[in-house]
Amino acid sequence: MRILLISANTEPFPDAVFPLGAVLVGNALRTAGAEVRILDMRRHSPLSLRNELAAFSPERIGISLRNADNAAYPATRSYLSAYTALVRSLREFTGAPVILGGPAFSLFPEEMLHRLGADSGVRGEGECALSAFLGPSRERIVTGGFPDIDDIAFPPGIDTMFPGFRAYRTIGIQTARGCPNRCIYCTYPVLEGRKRRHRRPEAVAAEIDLLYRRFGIRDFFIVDSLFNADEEHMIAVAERIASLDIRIRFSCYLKPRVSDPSIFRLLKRSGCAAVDFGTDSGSPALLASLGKPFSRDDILRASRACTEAGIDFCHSLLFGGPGETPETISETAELMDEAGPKAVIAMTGVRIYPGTEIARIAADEGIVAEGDSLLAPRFYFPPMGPYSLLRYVHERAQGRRNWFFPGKRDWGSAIGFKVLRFLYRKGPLWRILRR
Ligand code: B12
Repeated sequence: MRILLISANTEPFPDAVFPLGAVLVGNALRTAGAEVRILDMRRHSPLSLRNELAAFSPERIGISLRNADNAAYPATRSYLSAYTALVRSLREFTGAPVILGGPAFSLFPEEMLHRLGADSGVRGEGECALSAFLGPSRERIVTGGFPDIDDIAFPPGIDTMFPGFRAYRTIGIQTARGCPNRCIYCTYPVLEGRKRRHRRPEAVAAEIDLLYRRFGIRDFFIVDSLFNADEEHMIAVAERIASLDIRIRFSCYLKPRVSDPSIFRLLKRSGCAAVDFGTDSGSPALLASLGKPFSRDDILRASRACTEAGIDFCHSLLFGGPGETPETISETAELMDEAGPKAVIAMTGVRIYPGTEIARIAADEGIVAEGDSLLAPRFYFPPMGPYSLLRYVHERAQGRRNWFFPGKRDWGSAIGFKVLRFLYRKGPLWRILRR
């Protein structure tokens, strides 16, 4: 069977993201015997899409929907109209069934299916719902589940499946799925389950080795929601990568809590060049209210260890959780001064997703009503409201030149941003900004 997988994501900010989800699903389908092509909407217009469809004549089409929106306030962007237009074009050019998947679909399955007018969709992990493509499944929404992930793999023949893959200088690598934490706003347990599932460290290292030797790829992003959710696993992976006879660089998300600061030296040795800490706040009250599993001391200790190991790091902050006040904002700003990150990435307002604790709190507080759609982005703000929150946060950021606000404007269309990305295509944007 010929299957075309389309990566619908065209967002350039903070970086064009390698469509790893589509690639892993593509590999599972290929292993099951299908002929698979991946098409990237960053490189296609409706006309070239039509030509591709005519040349490949797929029997099934899967669309990978990564982002529903940019989750940023006030410069919020939704991608739904572009996705709807894509499905409409497909309907014009082919009769092949259209199957949706990806995190944006999994968070809003019924609404997405209805809005986009597709035939069916997979909620969750695509590798374990191949019947949606290959089988007789008549279900409109197939649920992927959270299986063991020993079998998931990057396709060794990525160049034949996805000829445009070299356009991405940073390739995503996944070492584990599942997040046991209970941060009140977070979708990761909804998307990946709470149980941590690991790939074998040798398999991860072999994948990196292969990408380096066969295709010359040197830059990677470990896409695990938290690479150190299970420290032992992270250490095993880092040791394996360090033992390879190659020089690569990677970035990753970490929680700012380590049992032993020397872990950062190992990370550095294995090629870790940049760490994004999912810190959210520096106020003990807010850390508790957001459900974060670490303290101010942990944040400082992890920052210090990172500095000593010579790894660039940023702290990602989330202002506006339950209980945020001008005082807690100041506490966070002061802690950031002490921690000394290369950059602070600050979001204001908490995006409310279905199935999260913040959705329940927002309903209790009358911020959203029962049955309200959350697909068009909705945000939680504390009683001070969005305008005061933005004012206080921006006031605190004044003079702190390493602070950056993704929600402040539409960065993706800003000329300065495009020039910067043209000049420095590799690595996280915040690292480039600090050059
Ligand atoms: C790593 C990551 C990043 C990194 C990516 C680095 C890199 N080079 O890859 C960075 C920091 C750059 C980033 C940025 C952003 N991110 Co981000 N990111 C993630 C994260 C943690 C993992 C994504 C990933 O690669 N997963 C691994 C792959 C294998 O999984 P997957 O894509 O889900 O694919 C599986 C299934 O979905 C399914 N599937 C996928 N496609 C298809 C297709 C079909 C047909 C089928 C059947 C199944 C299927 O099967 C796959 C394999 O099991 C997710 C959260 C999460 N845990 O999913 C957020 C997430 C995707 N990001 C999100 C957002 C909002 C953003 C930003 C917009 C934030 C911002 N304002 O800057 C930007 C957008 C960047 C861009 N250009 O698109 C949101 C999207 C939700 C939403 N609101 O729409 C998520 C879900 C987090 C959240 N808030 O809930 N992100």
